[in-house]
Amino acid sequence: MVRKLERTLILVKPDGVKRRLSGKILTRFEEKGMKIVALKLLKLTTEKAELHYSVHKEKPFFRDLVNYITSGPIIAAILEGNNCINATRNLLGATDGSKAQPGTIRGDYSMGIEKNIVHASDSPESYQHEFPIYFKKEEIIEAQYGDEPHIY
Ligand code: 3AN
Repeated sequence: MVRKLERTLILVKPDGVKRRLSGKILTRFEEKGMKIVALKLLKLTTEKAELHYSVHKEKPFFRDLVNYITSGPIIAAILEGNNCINATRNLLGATDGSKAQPGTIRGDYSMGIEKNIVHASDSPESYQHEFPIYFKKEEIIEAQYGDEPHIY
């Protein structure tokens, strides 16, 4: 059996928390079979938001993006699972919620490109860049939950 155990960083963005969708969104990832190995509610500083989105710093929407992600509480989580980065992105749907397929999280809960409810790392390199902004190594729980036959 070939498997690629990966981790990814997800954020429930301020619109998701404000709309009380945090639980539903985390449920979607859990029901898919991903394991939460780190979780917190926080308010991002401007410095950390700029670091997170540094690949977009030349884009015209960079300032709006930083202002938005720092505008209210967010939930950060690290998910673990087989091929987790790709699986999570598929579950999210297209960046623009108004174009995302029904059944995806953005397709079901978002009509916007900025307020698109969830962020997820788009590559292992992005994950390595992003996760230390939110979690210290000791905040990531390595323990097994028990039998996980549905994951692989
Ligand atoms: P994704 O989150 O699907 O990986 P990216 O990496 O292209 O999308 O963009 C990062 C974030 O920047 C998006 N989640 C979205 O909030 C915002 N964004 C992307 N394109 C635009 C745009 N044209 N106008 C405003 N915000 C944008």
